Amino acid sequence: MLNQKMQKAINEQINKEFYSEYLYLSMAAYLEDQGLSGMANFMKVQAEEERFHAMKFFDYVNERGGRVFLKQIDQPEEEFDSVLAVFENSLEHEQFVTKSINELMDIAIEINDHATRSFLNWYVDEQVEEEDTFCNIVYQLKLIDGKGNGLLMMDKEMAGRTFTPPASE
Ligand code: OFO
Repeated sequence: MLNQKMQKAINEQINKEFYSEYLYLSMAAYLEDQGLSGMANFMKVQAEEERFHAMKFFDYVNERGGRVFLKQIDQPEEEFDSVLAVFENSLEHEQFVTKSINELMDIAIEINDHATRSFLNWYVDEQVEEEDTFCNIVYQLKLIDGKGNGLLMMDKEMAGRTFTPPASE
């Protein structure tokens, strides 16, 4: 049975993951509007990943005999100053989510919930990847410094991203 404090914190995390899905979809809409459909595709796939993160928590709560409570999802930002700003915001958002996952882990440790600690390890690793992905894109965008050719090359490359749920799921 899932401890009440843990359940409440995971429910809050579920909301953050769905907000992440919404935020990345909003970024995809902005990027489409900028004529960068490859980058928009990248964000749509990112949104699918976030839904996967949310549903993985959702299923875990149920598996542990807990109860999921869905709360209102905040409206995401709609306008961005530039393509670089989109990815800088994404990196910042992922750093916020990492902090939030770490706080969940702190609770699991505090209450000796070994099952949740083990479950959360997946998210700890995932956040390393998430931050690394956005960090690299920010770095590349700074390198090309808003130049059309570079942007188009990155856009083409990002068009190829597809969503592949982890094999074990
Ligand atoms: Fe769910 O990792 Fe991004 O937000």
